[in-house]
Amino acid sequence: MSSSQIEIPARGGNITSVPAPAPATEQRKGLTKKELAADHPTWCPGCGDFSVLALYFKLIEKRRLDHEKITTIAGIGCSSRFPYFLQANGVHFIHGRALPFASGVSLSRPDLHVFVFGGDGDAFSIGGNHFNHTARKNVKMTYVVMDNWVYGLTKKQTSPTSPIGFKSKTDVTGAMDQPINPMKQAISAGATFVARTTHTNPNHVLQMMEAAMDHEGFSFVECLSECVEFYEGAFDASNPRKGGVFNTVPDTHDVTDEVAAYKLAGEPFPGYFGIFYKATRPTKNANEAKIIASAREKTKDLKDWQILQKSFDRLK
Ligand SMILES: Cc1ncc(C[n+]2csc(CCOP(=O)(O)OP(=O)(O)O)c2C)c(N)n1
Ligand code: SF4
Ligand SMILES: [Mg+2]
Repeated sequence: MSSSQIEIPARGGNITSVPAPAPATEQRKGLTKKELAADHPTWCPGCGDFSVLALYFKLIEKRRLDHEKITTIAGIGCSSRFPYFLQANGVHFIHGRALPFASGVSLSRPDLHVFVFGGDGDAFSIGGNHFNHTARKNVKMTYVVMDNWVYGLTKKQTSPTSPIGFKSKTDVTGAMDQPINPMKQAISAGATFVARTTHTNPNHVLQMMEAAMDHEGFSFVECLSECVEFYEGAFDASNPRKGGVFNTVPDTHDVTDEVAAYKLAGEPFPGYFGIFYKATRPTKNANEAKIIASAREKTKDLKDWQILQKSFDRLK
């Protein structure tokens, strides 16, 4: 194999080689926002999701990611329309099932960093179990949940993060169930990187997305993203331009201290913004790569079809 090729474990653990793309910094010009932007976003004017998309463009530009290195996956919801608005590889998948799809991409393509975007309903209602299991398995990817405390796409139902008292089409007299705290949920599920940001602070969103991308494991970012149509003003208390306060995680906070992170997550709204928790634990990607390497070692003299034949023979 030449140095311009990379090895990619294909399905079933076989190794295939594909031409390695030239490093962007040496031979290729970085992408611009104009080249990255696809369809005109169909979000309502003023929706917080616009700024998250703009910052993702910025991240791609800043990190000089080439088209074939961009992988954006989402479920269903206003926020989950995200991949449509990007001129790059992406998937708008089944409601709540973005994480299993993203896990498959992440495990089979170690040369990519997978980004998943979605809403609070997608993440914590229908996709709740996938969230927990992807976190505990520590699959390498970044999951940005654009939390607007409501189901936007389906026009104002109570979401798992809607606060008690929120009036919606499913709770006409006000929500009465204890809402999920995304940060607590992520920490207790086993996510190894847990951060919080808000669409009204663009520099901070970019900073959190970059830190998440650099993390070796499952990185989770809760990004408050206002639904101006169905929950206007939800996050005013966290926005200094609306008389609120934006408090960053105190310098004294130890990000490796799980209990301290959990406590920080329990602070009443608007709470804190920044990295709450960061731990080092083997990723599923690394664990699986080891198994594949050891299996390949044992079968190195065999062709792929011979390995397959052996499996069929064992079934007889
Ligand atoms: C299996 C399934 N159940 C329900 C729906 C209807 N549905 C589409 S999006 C959505 C909730 C979206 O809320 P959220 O994830 O918070 O995204 P937002 O629109 O607020 O960004 C629901 C219930 C669906 N598309 N598929
Ligand atoms: S309904 Fe809400 S979440 Fe959906 S695009 Fe409009 S403002 Fe954004
Ligand atoms: Mg929502």
